Amino acid sequence: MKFGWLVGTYLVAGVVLALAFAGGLLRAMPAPARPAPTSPTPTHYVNLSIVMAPNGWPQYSPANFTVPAGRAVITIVDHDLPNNWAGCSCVVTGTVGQVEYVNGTAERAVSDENVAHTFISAQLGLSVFSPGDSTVSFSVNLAPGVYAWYCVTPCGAGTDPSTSAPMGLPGYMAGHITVS
Ligand SMILES: [Cu+2]
Repeated sequence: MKFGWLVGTYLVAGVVLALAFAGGLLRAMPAPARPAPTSPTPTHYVNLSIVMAPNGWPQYSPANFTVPAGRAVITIVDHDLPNNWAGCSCVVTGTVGQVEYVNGTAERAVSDENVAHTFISAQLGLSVFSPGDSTVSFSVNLAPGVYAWYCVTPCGAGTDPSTSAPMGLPGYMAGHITVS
């Protein structure tokens, strides 16, 4: 009788130990993999160029374009001649990192010795400067909407280049960005 009680005690102790061991094993097992974090905002690419129209006026091409919401990398290939715009502070604003890349070099402000055109949007707080005969690129985060842009460098063809066409002319030195 005493022997049976002893065996029972050992059995209970064995089961308790086995359960504790199994619990430890479960805790040691790696946690199930968590779902991957949501993918980063996709980047969209917009390629613009500044060409000389048949009438001799410089022209953004395209002047109006659509881009999905999110981050856009906009590249401007400026085929116009270099242009001195003395006195321009030409500080880049509204872009990711407050920089633009001129022929691959990050610039916070662009030398006034060569600013052929600008890409400005008051609505976006965006100021980008395009030296002639160069390639500029910049990143900007865009929410859905329609945003006007325009050039403010005196690039007109008349006697007063700050007011004469194509300055302010939609399709040449002004247009809209549609962010869908
Ligand atoms: Cu211009």
